[in-house]
Amino acid sequence: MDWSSKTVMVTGATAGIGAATALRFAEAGATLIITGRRKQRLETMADVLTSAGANEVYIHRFDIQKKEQIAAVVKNITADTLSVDVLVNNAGLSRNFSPMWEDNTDGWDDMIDTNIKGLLHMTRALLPGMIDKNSGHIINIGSIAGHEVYQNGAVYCATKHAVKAITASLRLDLFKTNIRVTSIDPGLVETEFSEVRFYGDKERAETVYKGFQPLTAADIAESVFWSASMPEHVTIAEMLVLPTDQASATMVYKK
Ligand code: NDP
Ligand code: 8X3
Repeated sequence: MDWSSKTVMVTGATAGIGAATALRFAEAGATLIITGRRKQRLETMADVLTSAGANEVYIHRFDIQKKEQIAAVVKNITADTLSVDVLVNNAGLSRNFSPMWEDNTDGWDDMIDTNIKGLLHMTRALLPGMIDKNSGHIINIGSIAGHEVYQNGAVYCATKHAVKAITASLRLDLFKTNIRVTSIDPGLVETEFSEVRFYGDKERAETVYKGFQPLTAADIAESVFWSASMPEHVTIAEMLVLPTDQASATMVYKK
């Protein structure tokens, strides 16, 4: 695939999987639209992506929980005469790891409004452009938590089960079009994810990845890039990617 004529939008590209994914597409020469709430990180990423070989880089700072902001950004993108070929719905988080009766319920809103509603509104805003040209690719970052549930993870697992349902259902809606829908579903990836889940407790976050080799953000970026690089008649519907030391959501071989 000739990426130099393609535009890839990655939500949540200020850290982790999103940053690595944007970098992978930049190395292939694509035009990147990157988003997140942290302005300084977006600016730094823009420099990194340009140096890595991106054709052009556009940054949009907004909170994906705010649907009015999504609409404004998509209007701007159109005004820049950009047409998004690949949307990577990556922005997401967990805000709890406790039994439901102890959960901080603001965390529930954060997860539902980001992981489900943010992904939905982003997709809804960009799909008409893809329908018009009968071409495009929506790549959702799901999780093993969309395939299984685990203790202390009710709401996060529910959001990732929702991503799985939305991915499969959207593929039905897009039947008879050339628009592809993919879900990349990682197991444990060492990023800022656990630090966010534990409200900034770095020490606790580090213990999650101790004693085994977790995935890196670059491993998932490669899976996203590979799926997007398949010829247009090939849809990678779903890909579960695990560290070799992980056999299920809760079975991790820690030495
Ligand atoms: P990180 O915390 O490293 O990155 C999360 C990204 O999402 C950041 O760029 C952050 O940007 C963005 N984001 C979060 N909330 C918002 C918001 N309200 N508005 C805009 N952007 C937002 O985590 P990961 O890279 O690990 O997570 C990326 C995706 O991968 C998530 O969907 C996560 O659920 C999924 N995942 C992660 C796994 C893991 O083990 N790490 C495993 C399976 C799936 P900013 O803070 O600048 O707004
Ligand atoms: C993030 C990985 O194991 O915390 O989706 O659910 S896990």
